[in-house]
Amino acid sequence: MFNKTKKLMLAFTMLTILNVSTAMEHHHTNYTTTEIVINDPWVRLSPPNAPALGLFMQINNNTNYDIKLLSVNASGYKRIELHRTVAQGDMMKMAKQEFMPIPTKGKLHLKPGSWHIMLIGPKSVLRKGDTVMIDLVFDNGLTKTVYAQVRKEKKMTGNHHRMMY
Ligand SMILES: [Cu+2]
Repeated sequence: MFNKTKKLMLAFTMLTILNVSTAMEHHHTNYTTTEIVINDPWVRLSPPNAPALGLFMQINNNTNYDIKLLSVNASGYKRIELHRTVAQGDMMKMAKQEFMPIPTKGKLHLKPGSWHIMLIGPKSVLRKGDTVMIDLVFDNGLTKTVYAQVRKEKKMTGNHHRMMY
């Protein structure tokens, strides 16, 4: 009997925690489904005179269809472009992309040296810990607002994925 009560209380506590995190999610997004989930959005800390800043994140597509990220809106930049770093011979080069594809039930990982969003011509200096508000516009009609924090690029090691998460 006592055990059962304890279990119930635990279940109730977990429900409460779930509700709180759901409420926070709503606060940070402008629509209420989890069809598209953005994880770990961040802006790379750069020198004050940097002409452009890299924005990275993981975009998860939980829908039953492929989607495309079409554009990114944020105030405080001359313009914003979708980029992908690709090898050209033995050189790495950034190439502007028309869209970013996110496969159904899959994800696209925007990271240094790969897909990224380029915030070009920042009108103010971003400092470590600053938060940047960005709207992501997808081809299925959804717009998702994310808050990305400015931070240093984590040093990559052999198994950095496991170390980071
Ligand atoms: Cu770029």
